[in-house]
Amino acid sequence: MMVISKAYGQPVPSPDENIPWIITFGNKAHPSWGDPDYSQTFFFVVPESYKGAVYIRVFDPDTGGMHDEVNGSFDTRCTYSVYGGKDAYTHPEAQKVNPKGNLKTGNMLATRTFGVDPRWDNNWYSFGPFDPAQGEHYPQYGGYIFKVVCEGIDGDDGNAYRYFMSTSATENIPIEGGNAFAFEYKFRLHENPNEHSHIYPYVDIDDTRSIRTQNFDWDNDGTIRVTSEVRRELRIVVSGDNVWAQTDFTIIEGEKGKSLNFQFIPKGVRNNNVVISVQNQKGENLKLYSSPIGGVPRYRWGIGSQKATPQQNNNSP
Ligand SMILES: [Ca+2]
Ligand SMILES: [Ca+2]
Ligand SMILES: [Ca+2]
Ligand SMILES: [Ca+2]
Repeated sequence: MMVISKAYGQPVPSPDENIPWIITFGNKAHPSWGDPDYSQTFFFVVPESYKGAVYIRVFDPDTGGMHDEVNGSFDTRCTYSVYGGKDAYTHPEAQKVNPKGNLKTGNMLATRTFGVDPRWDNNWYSFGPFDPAQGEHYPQYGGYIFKVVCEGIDGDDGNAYRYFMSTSATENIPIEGGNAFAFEYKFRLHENPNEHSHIYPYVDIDDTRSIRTQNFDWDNDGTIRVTSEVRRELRIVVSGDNVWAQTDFTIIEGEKGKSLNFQFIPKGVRNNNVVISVQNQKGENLKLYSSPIGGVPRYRWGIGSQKATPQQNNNSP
């Protein structure tokens, strides 16, 4: 059984990620705003030991008022849907990053659409309560998995929001041993160059020999570097406006069964929305855990350390 971190992974983004907002645009926005497919999926893991109520809370679920990114006037609607049961996670289509496939596997447990809505502006909305057993039982992760999809179904504005998996409908109370992950992350970078954001792809022990990572619409904003306990620094190709960039690199001894640390160091572009995903050599998407498996990887100078360089860099459509 995989060891789930003891840290609390239920705030999404987490403090370890230091990502200010998840971003989903309405489906009439031009991709150059930073969202090519108007959809974001997260999976929440509830440990087997927890038997109480589960709430999936959304901060600022509306698109309007505070926090959100207006394009002309606010006319965007986003639908949040919570899925559980068989196939919510394990269906192969649910583990892809292209929403043209069927992301909506499993049983829909709740759904709600928000447009401009002062009641939920700068406020928390709670989905639930759910019984943990309504999630998909997945013993390998020691528990039950819920999937939450946010889709921009109308309009052209940017919806900024955050999640929290809670034991309470009215407060953020974490479930000990819980976690969350995504296969692709669409988010806003900080504007302050001193605020670095992170993702932590988990390197599977058996399956991962090399990595391909792709990012979109980075607007050449600063640098992306990969570190681990045994990797001092590897620079990733940073994409420009409305294009993808791709970098391949080899996993080195000491990185398997642990998390990589992708660090995003901005140079100060305002409202820079970006997309990133990480695949293994078989094209399977690595899980980007909010609470990194094995803890935040910190480079340890010494035995086994090396500085690797990208094998191949190119831009792809
Ligand atoms: Ca708002
Ligand atoms: Ca608009
Ligand atoms: Ca919002
Ligand atoms: Ca951008």
